[in-house]
Amino acid sequence: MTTSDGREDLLAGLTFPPGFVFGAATAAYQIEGAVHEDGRGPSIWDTFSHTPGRVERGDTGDVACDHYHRYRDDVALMGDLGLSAYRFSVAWPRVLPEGAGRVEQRGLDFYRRLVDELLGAGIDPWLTLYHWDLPQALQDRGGWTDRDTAARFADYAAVVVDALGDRVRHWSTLNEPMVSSLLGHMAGVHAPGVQDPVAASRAVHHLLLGHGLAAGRLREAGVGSLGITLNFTPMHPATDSPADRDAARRLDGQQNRMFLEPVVSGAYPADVVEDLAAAGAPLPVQDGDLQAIAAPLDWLGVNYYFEETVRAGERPADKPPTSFIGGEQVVELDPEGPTTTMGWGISPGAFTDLLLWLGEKAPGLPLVVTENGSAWDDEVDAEGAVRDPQRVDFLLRHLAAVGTAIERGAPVRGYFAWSLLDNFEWARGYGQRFGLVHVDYDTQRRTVKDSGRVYAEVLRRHRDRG
Ligand code: IFM
Repeated sequence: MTTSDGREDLLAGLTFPPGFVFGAATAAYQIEGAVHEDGRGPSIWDTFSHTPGRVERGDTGDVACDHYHRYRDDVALMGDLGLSAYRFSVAWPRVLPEGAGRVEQRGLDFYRRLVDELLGAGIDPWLTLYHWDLPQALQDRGGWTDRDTAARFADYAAVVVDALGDRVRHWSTLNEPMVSSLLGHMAGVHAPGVQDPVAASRAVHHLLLGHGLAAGRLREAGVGSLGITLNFTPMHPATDSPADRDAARRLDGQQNRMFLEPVVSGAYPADVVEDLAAAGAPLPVQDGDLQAIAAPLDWLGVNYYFEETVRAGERPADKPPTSFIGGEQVVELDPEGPTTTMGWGISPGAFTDLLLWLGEKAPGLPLVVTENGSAWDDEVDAEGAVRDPQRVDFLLRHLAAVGTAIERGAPVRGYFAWSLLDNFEWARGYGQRFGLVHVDYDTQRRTVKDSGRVYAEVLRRHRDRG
């Protein structure tokens, strides 16, 4: 592998503690395809992506990376990259096509085969139970706005752990409940496409309650490595003015603290509770809920992509709808400097600060970076290679940021790159490529990008150091 052109310095500077987990992550709807196969029921993302105007170019997850049929090759690819772990999600509607009740054995069998393939290749499976693909049948009964969905999620967790608990050690309940609640029910840019502050705050609480109830069931089944994955966006005020500081406080509250604090401390932040009540969208907390939500965890999954600067003021009319309750009175500034094709800024320094902050907010709780990555316009060139220098740079700088956080005392135990493969990037469809491996969607041909090779080199050096 070539590590010329200045990468060598960055590569040489990367050292991680023994036992540090290096993996890559994906999610069911983004890669599996095979949406009608083996009895799978429809999910809210099938409905959403098939609704005209919801997803760019009308893209859907119908075929995606066809991973459902190609999982063996994909696991072999992971082996070639030298991954020690793979984070994937189980599609609830494959296992319970109606969301509750009847179990579809063929759906469970797929994940059993996938897990066995991983174990056979020496790759540790990290399973996420919910990465946004709620069974449509539950949505028809109110989805996450309905308290009962939390109980159904716990039942689903029990079914999956009963089937796979003997072979999967690492379990995560939810991926990014902030996105499925607020982007799905406030901004309406994700499934189920609702724009209603009351629905949004109900979805927030019921997702977290679902996490707590599922955690209880997983523990009963003997799970010893249990976590939840939250996405964090550090929020900075544009100026020191009280109005801008308050704008940053409000967005930080809903983006970061509203999900972290109940999980690790058993209470919603008081200022957020007040903000939501004042907006007429109180969190529907009942007795005992917070105790369930604060179920003890073994690790916290951290997804980090970018930071944001905000100021007080009327949100410009040409911006997409706000994801935050009351966010109409906050302006999110465009990032300074280069951006990825998602339009996101690049701030590895903020990643270090975030990990240190989390180390303080959740003392003693190990952190695992469950996602970090960047999207670029990648193409296979005439030599059959995918040159993605920007992703290489992003990857190495963010790995260095993790290393710095560890040196300064943050208890980070692992890093999963987002993503193993280019895939269905939700409302942005297939136009956004996050993979370490390029996917040609016409032929399903996989091509390891330069960034995949560099990541493999990081992992090789880590292994060689023992
Ligand atoms: O693709 C998503 C993933 O599903 C959840 N976290 C962010 C990624 C990039 O947007």
